[in-house]
Amino acid sequence: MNIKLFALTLAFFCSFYWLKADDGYRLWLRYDKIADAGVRENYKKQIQFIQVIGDSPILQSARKELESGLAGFLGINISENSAENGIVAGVAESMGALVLPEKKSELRSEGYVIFNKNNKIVVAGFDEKGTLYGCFHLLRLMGQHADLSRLDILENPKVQIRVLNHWDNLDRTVERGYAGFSIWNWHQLPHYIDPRYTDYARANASIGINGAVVTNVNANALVFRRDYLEKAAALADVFRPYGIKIYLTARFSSPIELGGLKTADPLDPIVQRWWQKKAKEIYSLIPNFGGFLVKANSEGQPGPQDYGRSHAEGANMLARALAPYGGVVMWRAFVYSHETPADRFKQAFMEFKPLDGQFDDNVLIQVKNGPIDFQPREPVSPLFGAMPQTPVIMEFQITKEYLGQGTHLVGLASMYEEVLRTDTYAKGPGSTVAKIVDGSLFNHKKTGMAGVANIGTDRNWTGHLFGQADWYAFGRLAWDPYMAASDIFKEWTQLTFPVSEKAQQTIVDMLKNSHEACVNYMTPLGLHHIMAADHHYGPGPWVDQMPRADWTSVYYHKADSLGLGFDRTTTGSDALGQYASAFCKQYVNQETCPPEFLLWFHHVPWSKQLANGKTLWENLCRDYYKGIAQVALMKKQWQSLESEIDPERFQSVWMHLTIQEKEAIWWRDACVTYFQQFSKMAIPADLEQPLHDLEYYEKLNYPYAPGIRPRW
Ligand code: BDP
Repeated sequence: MNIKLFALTLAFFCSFYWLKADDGYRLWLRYDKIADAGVRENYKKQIQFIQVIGDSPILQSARKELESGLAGFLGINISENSAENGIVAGVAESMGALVLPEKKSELRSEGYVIFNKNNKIVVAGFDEKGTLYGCFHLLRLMGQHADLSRLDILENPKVQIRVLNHWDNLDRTVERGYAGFSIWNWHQLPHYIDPRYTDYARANASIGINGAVVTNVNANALVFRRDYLEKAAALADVFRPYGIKIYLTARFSSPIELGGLKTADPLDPIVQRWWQKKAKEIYSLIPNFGGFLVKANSEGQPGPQDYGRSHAEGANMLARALAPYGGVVMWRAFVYSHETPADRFKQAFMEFKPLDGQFDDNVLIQVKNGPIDFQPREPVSPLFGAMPQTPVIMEFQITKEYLGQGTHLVGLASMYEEVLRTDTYAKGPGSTVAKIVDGSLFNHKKTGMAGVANIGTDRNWTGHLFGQADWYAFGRLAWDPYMAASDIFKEWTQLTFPVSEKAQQTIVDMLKNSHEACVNYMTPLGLHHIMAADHHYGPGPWVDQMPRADWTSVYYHKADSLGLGFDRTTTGSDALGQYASAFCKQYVNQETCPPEFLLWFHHVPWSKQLANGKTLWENLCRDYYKGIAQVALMKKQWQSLESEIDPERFQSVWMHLTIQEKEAIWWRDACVTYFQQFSKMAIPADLEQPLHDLEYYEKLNYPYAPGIRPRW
């Protein structure tokens, strides 16, 4: 081969290597050869064999993962052999004297211990799933180059059901999805099993996720037809060896649409029988089926109220069909009715609180983190703490419907942390949301956390590479809602970007500041729901014509010549009255309300001086401008990493940051210009003036913005 040809071939293979190695597909499970020879050699001495005791499908997954992880990290193949030093993994009960009774007694369902004993690294699970999670934990430690010689780890999940909610339609569109189409290829299932399903299951198992609702909450009854159930069963078969249960969304009117019945009344015995038969059929195909997620009587979806029945009567009817098989119903509290004129903020509480104590044991009430709808920042929903007799589970949105969608870098762990650490005062000080979610506050055994997935067919799964950090954070917090966002950011960064410590710190800093930046350039000081109509892409504070008043922006910001914000005190809608009084106290007074929630609860005069001595108007302007400066800083920080990060991932994030900066300026200029009509005050002279007039921003339109929900 001549030199030129050789060089060309080399270049081709190198570029192919980059493409393959760094398109982001491998997520945080990269398993690249550890560059630090010291660390690598140490690991090689410590791990010369892998022994997984037992051969069930879940334990086989654990073995495979250890083998491929170690082969990658160390660059050699290790499996069972007679060497002295190595890894022994298995279910604690099957490991004899290797696991002392004291250790065993600390283990709970799906938990594990990892420790050193007789030259071995022992991973012992309470059960098979625990063993698998323990093996992933060990691999994570290796990805972080941790010292493996003094391990003493005990982990039990604090939350029982840790589940992704895919808002995926059977036609493969994804409601509020910004990473391509649905990864579930219903048309080709059950015969074509995309290898991606296995990688999906691996990724979830690696962060402790143990369930997947694969269909949209705006549900299609078709999924209960036999052929679709067979497709779902094929997915369940792929998930099972990774400890993941499949769940489906149940359209309440399925007995009519699919069963040909005249009614779906939950008190009608024929309807009850239809669901019982359906449950039996499902379990005959999917023995470990998890249960149903239900959106009923919300945004046009059918439900028990269509027949004059309550949410409890509807939920219990489904729960009784599933109970013989151990299935659960996750019934969503995201409801607001067409008829009720009350502040939308208050409606879920008004409907659900009176039902506390009426739900069957296998019903969990799934509540969005905030009272309105996944805004960049929301106060916690007053339902947390208000239903002591009912397991209330958390619903977070991982996909960024209202947070810049597919193109903005916003590390959601900070937002999740803020919510979970909020004190509801439901049982006095210290009644944090985390304690409600983990069941400890009201002593519930059934607990759960759901995350609306941000996954699609994009090669890197999440579109924006940093969206992976949100998927990761969700899993980690569902396992342990007390984890600190900063630790999660660090873990994810170490596993995703094996660059210098300094560079990793820069990435962590970007993630840490990104949520506040987004709040600043979109909805500072407690503004909310001012996104453009329907697709929620970009600003739309002027939106005032929609089929429902509470879908408009003017309903929420209430800007007028006097001021800005929604009065939710006793002089207004009194939504604050739904919280415990100690919680209320912090917000009820304009003077002392934390500025980040001010406009959620108060209509504040434009010229009112806030605690920092500046007027509301000036604070508003300065926050919007600060948001831009924060994005500009993120760009600069990312740019400083160019020499350390592979070109493909560097460029992809860089281009998204460029879009984010442009859109942040769009948000700022559109909002400041819009609100200025009411404040009639000048933008502080030291700030650069908006680029265009209001009419320009109002005319922009995006008919093909992705992820839209069809209107019924
Ligand atoms: C809103 C979305 C809508 C969902 C709804 C829900 O805009 O697409 O169907 O929530 O959670 O955030 O049911």
